[in-house]
Amino acid sequence: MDSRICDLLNIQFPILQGAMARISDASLAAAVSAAGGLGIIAGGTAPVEVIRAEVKKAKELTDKPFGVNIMLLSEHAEEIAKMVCEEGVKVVTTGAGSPGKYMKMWKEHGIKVIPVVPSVAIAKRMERSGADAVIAEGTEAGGHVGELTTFALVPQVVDAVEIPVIAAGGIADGRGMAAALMLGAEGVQLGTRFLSAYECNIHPNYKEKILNAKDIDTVVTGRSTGHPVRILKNKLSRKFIELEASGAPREEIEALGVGALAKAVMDGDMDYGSIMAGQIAALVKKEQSCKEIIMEMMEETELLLHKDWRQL
Ligand code: TUI
Repeated sequence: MDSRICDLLNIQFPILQGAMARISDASLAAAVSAAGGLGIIAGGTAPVEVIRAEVKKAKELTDKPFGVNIMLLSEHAEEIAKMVCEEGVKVVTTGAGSPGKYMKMWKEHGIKVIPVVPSVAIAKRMERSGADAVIAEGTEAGGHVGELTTFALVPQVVDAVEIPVIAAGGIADGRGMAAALMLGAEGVQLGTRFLSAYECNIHPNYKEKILNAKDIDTVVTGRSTGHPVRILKNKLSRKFIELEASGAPREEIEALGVGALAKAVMDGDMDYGSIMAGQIAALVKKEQSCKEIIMEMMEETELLLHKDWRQL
């Protein structure tokens, strides 16, 4: 498949593995990169040395390029921004903010920079500040989300910038990927689909929840506090909604989320853990290797784009 994304990132298939805080470690990222996509280690809110160790591990596991995501709300963002330069990381993606102040340093180190953007205005700003591509992420995605849907956002961003656009949010199979390419995207980023990968080291309860999820099982909490996060419905999400509706102070609502992601990912607490997942979770039905996921995606996409959809 001919794509500016493959040339830019030196990868075989234009499929990125979305950074998932506390989840996307060296094991997942290296498996995706080894399979011809771009694996991405999530910085999340972890300290720099934790992420540096994952970068070193990924280098041991694969010779292929991989990326690091810097979550800009993290207090450790600045140190991780410097660490990727020291470690010779090839690609940086960013989330939950504007990476403008790091752009010059990254470019000087030859790093390809791909910010996640939730709107046309931010996409244009990122292009002006030197981004190599943008990831247009719709509100169907899991975790911290914007307002616009992937279907509305992607073609508008494609029209607004010259750099390549990667679509994210609500994509989990070849139909989604083919549709994204039709909207003008040149690559896709998947998070939720990779949660079911053998190489994804989440608690088995989390994986089971994803495999059993239905279409209406996600909800966005925190819109009222300015930190909207899509998670699977559970006791935690109900508590969030209750508190938000009661007009509780912002600090009280945000306190609910502290440590909740670790509870889900590490302890398997499906009641009070924050089970981040996208709206497409119900489409994820089986455990597979990253290689199987990527090959299946590419086969389906190519059938849809070039051959006969009735063969699917
Ligand atoms: O970043 C994400 N998704 C995430 S990050 C995360 S970890 C987390 N931990 C604690 C609190 C909150 C989150 C879980 N999921 N997606 C990328 C994304 N970026 N979505 C939306 C944005 C975004 C929003 C505003 C990007 C830029 C932006 O710019 C604002 C501005 O004015 O520059």
